[in-house]
Amino acid sequence: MGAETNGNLEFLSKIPEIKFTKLFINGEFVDSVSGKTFETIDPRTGEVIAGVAEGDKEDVDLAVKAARHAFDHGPWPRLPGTARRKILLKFADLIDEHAEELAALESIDAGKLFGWGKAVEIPGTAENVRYYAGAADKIHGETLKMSSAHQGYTLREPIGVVGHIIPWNFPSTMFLLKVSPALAAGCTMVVKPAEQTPLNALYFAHLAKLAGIPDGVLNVITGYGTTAGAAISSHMDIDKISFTGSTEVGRLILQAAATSNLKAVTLELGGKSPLIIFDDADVDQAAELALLGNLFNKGEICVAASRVFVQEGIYDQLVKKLAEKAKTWTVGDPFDPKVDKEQYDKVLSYIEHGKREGATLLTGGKPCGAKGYFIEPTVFTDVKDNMMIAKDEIFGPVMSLMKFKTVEEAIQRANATRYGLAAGVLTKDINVANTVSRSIRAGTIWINTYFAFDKDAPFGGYKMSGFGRDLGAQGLEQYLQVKSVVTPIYNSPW
Ligand code: TXE
Repeated sequence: MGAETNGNLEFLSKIPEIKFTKLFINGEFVDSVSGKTFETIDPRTGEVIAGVAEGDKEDVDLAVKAARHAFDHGPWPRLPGTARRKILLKFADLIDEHAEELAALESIDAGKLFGWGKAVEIPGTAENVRYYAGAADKIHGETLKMSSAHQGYTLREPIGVVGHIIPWNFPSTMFLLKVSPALAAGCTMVVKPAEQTPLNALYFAHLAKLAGIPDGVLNVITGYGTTAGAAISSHMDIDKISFTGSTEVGRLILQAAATSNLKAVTLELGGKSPLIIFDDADVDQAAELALLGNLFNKGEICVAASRVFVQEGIYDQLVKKLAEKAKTWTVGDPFDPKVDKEQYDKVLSYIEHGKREGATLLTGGKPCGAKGYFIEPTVFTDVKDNMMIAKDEIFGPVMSLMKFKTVEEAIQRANATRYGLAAGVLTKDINVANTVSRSIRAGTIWINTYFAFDKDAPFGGYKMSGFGRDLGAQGLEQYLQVKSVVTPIYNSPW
């Protein structure tokens, strides 16, 4: 496959062989009905990697037809959970076996570090499949005693044909985060990866077939959001959409669901997550976590800690520490600041707004590197709550520091956002940690840590960050529905 690393940078120096570029429908790789293709680009260089089939409404129709048939008549939803578990475990093993190729594709398609993909992200996706494989034979209902002369029980059944629409920031993780529980539940599905990062989804489809997932159960349509994505969200034969992406598109998907067949919807949208650092926090750890929270994946992560609230007693020390530590970041470390062209322009324009609105630029603030779209890790101090950089999701390596005095003030200001995805609190005082955790309206709270994701911890938003949960037991629930079965019971003494 020829994956080569470029010294410590661990970028691929050579484009690996691209095996799969067509739509995956009913177990086969096929051209789009229109015959059209679109180019997928290496964001590090701006060079074209491959032409990929451009799916549109007609292709979505074909994929949904296959998924509907597989759900209504095929074996997958009817298999005992143990059989689905076995196939999913095989799928997970195949992902591990092909980790190098998958990491190589992710590296060129999404600009990820090859070493990180191979050692961390791809094995993590395989573990996710195993987690839900283990749930496939443990889907139980309840028995109901009932107050009338009846008895009953509930069945938890797969919700049906699912449409998954996923973003570009973590293409492999997102794909399996959504596909694994849906498969374990017995659903069939059509997945649309982001147009910027279509390659790994097709590779996973190939591995799913090798693992023995029946034709029609997992279909992948590569293409654009306004065409293929919109066709999925308004389709009359899709029972559920699970979406991760922007708040704007989440709203469109909800509207399309409402005006088509009222399909169920789960939305995981943007965020503007607060990290609240109290006076008693360890300054070193606080600086590390604030940097990690803003620079991991170049800041292109929905839970970026982009509003850092710092209590006044530790503020000056932390600013000093951040300025020191910021100098140690270099292009090519896991906090690589490379972004794609559209994001690049968006991030630079936010940096300009920050300067114009009177925030102090502590470090960064400029493009860097001769090739590709690189931005220096950027830290603003003296940020006010009403500045654009403190309100909007930037999705780039830009941190805003804000000073506060009391616990109550921190809670009130941290909550003063339309988003509610995550929050962090750094303190040695358990009472403060508990008070803040319960008072912040967000789906995840990290205490004395950040980005502590786990397969077991349900993940999703409050407020305009969306609804429904991925991961954990809740991640499976979104692909199940409950049926009550009731029967009369005669001569019961009870
Ligand atoms: O997201 P989009 P984009 C945020 C982040 C980023 C911004 C824009 O702030 O800067 O969104 O990113 C598909 N009907 N997040 O433009 O457009 C699209 O093809 C149906 C946060 O990439 O929401 C892709 O597959 N589908 C986020 C997916 O939606 C449509 C992760 C996401 O694209 C569609 C990514 C339509 N009309 C971006 N239009 C997070 N929550 O982690 C687009 N799509």
